[in-house]
Amino acid sequence: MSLLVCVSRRDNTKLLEELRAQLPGVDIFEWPHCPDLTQVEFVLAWNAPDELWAQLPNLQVVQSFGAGVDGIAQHLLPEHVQITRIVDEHLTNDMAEYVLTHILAYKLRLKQYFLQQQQGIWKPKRAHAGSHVGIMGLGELGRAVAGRLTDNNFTVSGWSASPKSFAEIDTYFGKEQLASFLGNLDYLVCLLPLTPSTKGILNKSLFSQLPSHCVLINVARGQHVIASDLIWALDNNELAAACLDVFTNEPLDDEHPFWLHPNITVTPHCAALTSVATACEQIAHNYLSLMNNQSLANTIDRAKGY
Ligand code: NDP
Ligand code: OXD
Repeated sequence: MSLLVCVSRRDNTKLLEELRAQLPGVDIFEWPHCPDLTQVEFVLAWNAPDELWAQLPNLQVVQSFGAGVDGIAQHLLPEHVQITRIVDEHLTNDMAEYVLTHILAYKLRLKQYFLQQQQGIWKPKRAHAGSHVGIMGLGELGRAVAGRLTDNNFTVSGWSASPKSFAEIDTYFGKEQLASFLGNLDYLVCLLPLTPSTKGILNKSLFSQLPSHCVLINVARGQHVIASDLIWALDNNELAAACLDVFTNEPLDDEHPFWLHPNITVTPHCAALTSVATACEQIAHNYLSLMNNQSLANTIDRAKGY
């Protein structure tokens, strides 16, 4: 049995070193350099090519090298294959910090003052008043963001697929309650997984249900947003601003209109980065659990796709 690492578009030297240290004696290969794909039962994947899966007849587990699993073509995997993901308190904390920081930065007009400083402009203004944040997705990350915001005196509403109840936040679920959820928000944070039902969810129709002073923060996936609808909403005063950490194509294309839009803040998919050390501990744990017929940590529900 061997472990295959197929983590695209990054230098995996440290990752392989750490994995080998955590799993001494285990055959660990990096795609495409694997002598016998029939021996592979466990794959660590991030943006793995679709053609890989059909070449692995003994595959048992695909572990995502991140919290999201949308980069794994689930429809190409046999039903018995388990999919796991990284759930890490540092990553969760980073996400909560990122969202709080960007909301406060907008509220306190930091970008505006930064630009004014460059032009020598002295123009004090009161901070933006609204403090009601809506979070789409109340999973590991959405719940942590909600907690950080309520700790900082924000009013939080959350929207999920199934009903939920939390002491400090108003909750909504399903398509029927989406409009009521959106109706009076000052900030909308997207922390949904990318699935066929959430792809393109941040579109003209949704933006038109938000108050026009609302600010969008998308830290989930680029494909949640219809880019032309977002630009239309910002240019037509349907939405005040957007902070985007994730994009359909990453790195963001040089010519993309998001770069220079005055009301868009772009960050390079850095809201919550997977730590190699913690990820390797979880991967080693899951690999050994598979070997010992024990249940794996942080498996997704294949029927739901997340
Ligand atoms: P979880 O799987 O823990 O939670 C997902 C949440 O979304 C759940 O509350 C779920 O509802 C809800 N949801 C799913 N589908 C729908 C739907 N159709 N309608 C309404 N609600 C829905 O995910 P995480 O919190 O761990 O992560 C969320 C996403 O964040 C990841 O998938 C990834 O794309 C992104 N991410 C981004 C990072 C970055 O650096 N920018 C870093 C890490 C992750 P229910 O609970 O009812 O099932
Ligand atoms: C993740 C991410 O899903 O980095 O972990 O986006």
